[in-house]
Amino acid sequence: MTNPWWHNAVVYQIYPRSFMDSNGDGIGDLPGIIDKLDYLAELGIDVIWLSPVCTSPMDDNGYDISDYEDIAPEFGTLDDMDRLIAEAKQRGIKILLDLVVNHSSDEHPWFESARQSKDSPYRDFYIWRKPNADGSPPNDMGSVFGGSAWEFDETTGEYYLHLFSKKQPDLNWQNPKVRQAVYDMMNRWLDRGIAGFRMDVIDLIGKDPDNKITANGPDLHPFLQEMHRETLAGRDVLTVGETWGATPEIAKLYSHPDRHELSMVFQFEHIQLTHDPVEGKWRPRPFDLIELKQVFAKWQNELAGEGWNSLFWNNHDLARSVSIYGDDGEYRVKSAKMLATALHGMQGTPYIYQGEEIGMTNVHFDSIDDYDDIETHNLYREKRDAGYTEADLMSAIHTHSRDNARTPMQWDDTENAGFTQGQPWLKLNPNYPEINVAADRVSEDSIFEHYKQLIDLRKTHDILVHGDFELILNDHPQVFAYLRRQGDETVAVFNNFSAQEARTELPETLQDQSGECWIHNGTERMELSRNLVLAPYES
Ligand code: TEU
Ligand code: CA
Repeated sequence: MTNPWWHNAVVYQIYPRSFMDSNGDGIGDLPGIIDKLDYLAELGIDVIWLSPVCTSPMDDNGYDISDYEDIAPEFGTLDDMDRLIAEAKQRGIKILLDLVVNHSSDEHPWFESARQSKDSPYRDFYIWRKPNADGSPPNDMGSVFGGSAWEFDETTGEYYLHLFSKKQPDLNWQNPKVRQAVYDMMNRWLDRGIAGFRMDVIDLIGKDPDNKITANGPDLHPFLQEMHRETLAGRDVLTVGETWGATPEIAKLYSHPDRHELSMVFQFEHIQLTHDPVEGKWRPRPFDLIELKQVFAKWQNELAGEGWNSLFWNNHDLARSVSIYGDDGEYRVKSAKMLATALHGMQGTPYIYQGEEIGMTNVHFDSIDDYDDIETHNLYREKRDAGYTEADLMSAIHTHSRDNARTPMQWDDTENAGFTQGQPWLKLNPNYPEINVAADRVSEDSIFEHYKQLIDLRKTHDILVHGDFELILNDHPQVFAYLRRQGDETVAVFNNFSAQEARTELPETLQDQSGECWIHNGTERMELSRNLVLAPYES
């Protein structure tokens, strides 16, 4: 069997609201993305994953869709979408849409009808339960954004389920009509020329709320196999599921080629190393490099030949990688490149989140009022009531708020970083005069160039795509090092994750070996001695 095209692909995620505003309303839009396609083509990416652009009241910035078949007016029109697909295609770039079908908006006509009456033909499109005898919700399930997952609806006297905000009622996947409506909608988008989907919280669709099961419910994989038969089969597309609850065993169920479900999933184990295991992301903890290495090695080894990894540090929900896993001060440029090499050297499909390619950092707004994100606001309220101090809360927000990823893209050092001629919907990171695309592109030490080289290396060296993975220097507290092997070729990748010099003793098989140096962010080396010494954040 030949390998699918997406093994070799590199994906770039765009959060449209924050990427490029073309008309001065302060909100990024599709024409803005079209204007920047040459920039993305220059970087060398193959695919754009667009965070949601469909019609939405924007309670959760588009992850609450009220019309799956139209574009939100602030982002543009269906014509703009067709133009984006065509213009991207001319540059060899494919477009993935974000499929948000665990829930819709409460302003979707299905829900508006469903809540009118128990006899609505759309009533069973959602999940309704009677109150307990005392009027309380059916059970104590919580919403990811805080509070109960059940909302009482006066009109019909029942509760509906919302695992996210009240304005994001969960669709009832048990209803075959819901599934058919989703598949039909997917087929229409695929026929329009998109190349696949990123599937929002897809691991929740098989839920069993009466038994409080949300992720990995009993019907999840049967539903995905049905979805595959009804929409994806016979089309050469890329599908990636967002699955916070995946273990390697579970990831194989999704991505084993014989099972006909998805191309790959996003797993979040490496991300969760920076969250408190019990209290979650609002109690940040520093990651432990030994644990991080073990997590990556486990995923690399377990999925080899039996699934496919997606590789990412960042997305629109996460902190900026350079601020969490690297150093966003003195070693910003160096650590941004090191993190890129560490990730792109592994087996899987790499994802780059807008701004990562110029080393954008977390933002530290002083006041909660400067934040926009619904999750940040809800959890701020909830945790404050639970006794967190203001200082602890703001520090957690500075570390893990989703708005760290959502401040507008920094294009140049002009007002509002060239993102908008108007008032930006969210403040910019005040470091934009220094950190921006224009400055990076003329720098001798460009991060963009480093990403471009990494992408090019994957295109020209199959060993980076398909070579076997082996972790080395397992117990080294500063260095993440691994080998890739294919035939009689070996690639060795060394990354110093610390601000101190790192001294290593290499395995005997590598000692006194010579070869080519494909990429580095410090000193070019053609030979390895017994002891390799890496400068801070060198790779
Ligand atoms: O995220 C799923 C999700 O669970 C996140 O809310 C995540 O747990 C949280 O941000 C980490 O703190 C997806 C989307 O990526 C996110 O933007 C949406 O808000 C969410 O689904 C609901 O659609
Ligand atoms: Ca705009």
